[in-house]
Amino acid sequence: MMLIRRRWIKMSHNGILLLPGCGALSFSTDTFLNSMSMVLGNIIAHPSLSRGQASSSSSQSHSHSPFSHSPLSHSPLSPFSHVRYFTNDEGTSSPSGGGGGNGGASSSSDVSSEEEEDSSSSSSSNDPLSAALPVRANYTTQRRAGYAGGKFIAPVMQVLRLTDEQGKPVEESGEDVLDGSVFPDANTAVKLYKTMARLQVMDAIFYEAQRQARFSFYMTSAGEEATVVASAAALHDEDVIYAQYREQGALMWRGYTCQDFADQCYSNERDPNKGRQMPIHYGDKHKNFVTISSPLGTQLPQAVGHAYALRMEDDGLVASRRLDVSDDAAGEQHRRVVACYFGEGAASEGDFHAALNMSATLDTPVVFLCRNNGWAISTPAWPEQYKGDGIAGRGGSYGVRSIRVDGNDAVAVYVAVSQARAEAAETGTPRLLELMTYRRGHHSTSDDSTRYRGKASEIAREPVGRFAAYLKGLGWWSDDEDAEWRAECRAEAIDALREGESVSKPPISGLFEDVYKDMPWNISRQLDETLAHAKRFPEEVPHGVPLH
Ligand SMILES: Cc1ncc(C[n+]2csc(CCOP(=O)(O)OP(=O)(O)O)c2C)c(N)n1
Ligand SMILES: [Mg+2]
Repeated sequence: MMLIRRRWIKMSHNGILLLPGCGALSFSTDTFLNSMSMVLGNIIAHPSLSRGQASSSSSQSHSHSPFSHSPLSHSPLSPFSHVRYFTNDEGTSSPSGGGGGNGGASSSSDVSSEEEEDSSSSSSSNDPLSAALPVRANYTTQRRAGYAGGKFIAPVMQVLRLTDEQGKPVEESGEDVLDGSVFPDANTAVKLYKTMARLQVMDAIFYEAQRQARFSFYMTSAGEEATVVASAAALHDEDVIYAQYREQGALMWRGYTCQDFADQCYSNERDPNKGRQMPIHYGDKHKNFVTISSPLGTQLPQAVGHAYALRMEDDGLVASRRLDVSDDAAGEQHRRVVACYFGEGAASEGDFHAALNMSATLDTPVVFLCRNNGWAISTPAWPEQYKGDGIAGRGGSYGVRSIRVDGNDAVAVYVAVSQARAEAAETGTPRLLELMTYRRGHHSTSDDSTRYRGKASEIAREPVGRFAAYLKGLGWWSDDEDAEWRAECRAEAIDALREGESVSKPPISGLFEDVYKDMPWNISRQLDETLAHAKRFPEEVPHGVPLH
């Protein structure tokens, strides 16, 4: 891996979303326990998950982490039993009255160090009232944030960008926050580009196939190829992925072929989910990719439950290493994390808030990956979905270290997710990344975006060409290779569709299997009734589905 230094760049923050008519899903403890027990079976909490040990593990941090907000720890020495203590970036504990008044942001992040110093100096750490504040704040005579002089002053998190719109590396400028960052080496970068290009080609061809009514539904990742593929490339294959529905690039990175995608879209008998799901609801146990579920936001608390389960398992297997040698590279390899993708629209659901809070308070290794593409179907993210500082701006309030990244910059996404993944594995705590991108296509094949916005193609945010330019600048890729690769991908996608269409469909009776070992009488009766109905009205049955 090549290690180089880069700097933070300011970039204007595009707005973001709201789901009209979508009631927020309330998330109950039962839901969480169900998702956990689904994953865990009968595993009993390992003693290393007790709060004291978990906290000591979570207090370790990278010295140059760009993620804001230190994790919490709880000191048994507090004179106030209800007072929480916080750990600063040096790993020492300080009472809540003396740790800086900005929510614990490191100087490399969203709030200036001047503000940190100023509000610290105005506090009195001997003041019992100050120490008893149940949030990380100081008393101050200054009005540096909040309402002041009729204006509202709030910090805005900057955007990490490492290559510009033309794919040129951004100049270094002296800040060292990315020292030690992992950049993609030549092999990884070329594989990453080839996957992005293959995804782009497959999406275009599958989209057209759906418009020809060859299957019922499709969604493209157009404009979000870097966001999805570069993040997946930075994960480990054993990490579990909970996706929303626009992350086929992550599955492709893990080796899901065009043929696998075509088989799922055609619901043929080779689909691992036996043709029971709508097109694009992919899932593959062997690739640690949990099957897509349409109701927005459900994957978020499920991911937290799964991460909690993984932590229990991994602690049971390597408990002594986990707690004693957490910076040991071999030990880190052993620990898995859960990556959870979601749109900024889904972040308006109650499940997002429940998941963030539980991931922080339970210390779970989840890497939350928000694709902020500016739209939730026809609803613009800003100002209809939120009026605050986007999604990353919410992380700090839950105690989750967060960062905002240029999601169309494959290099920045790879670097930021690599670091988030390593930190989550090492500390067993969550990270939140808001990847700023743009949905260039329609929401899905059921949508016509020209009804509510201008032509997306007029917006110059195209991540695949941008990354190709980066690779060409380094001498790792050429125009000839590009033309050859794209022709190959095109032939592959067309062949996959042709074959997917010709493979038999699973029979109707398959719909009634896999729930009970022995089919109960009432399900058996429903099966008979359904088959009788299908035989009576065969024109109602999708073409090619066997009537047995
Ligand atoms: C609970 C729920 N409410 C509404 C919908 C309908 N719906 C499907 S996708 C979508 C927009 C989601 O936007 P976002 O999370 O930003 O993802 P994007 O489509 O932009 O990738 C909506 C409202 C749904 N599937 N589930
Ligand atoms: Mg969106």
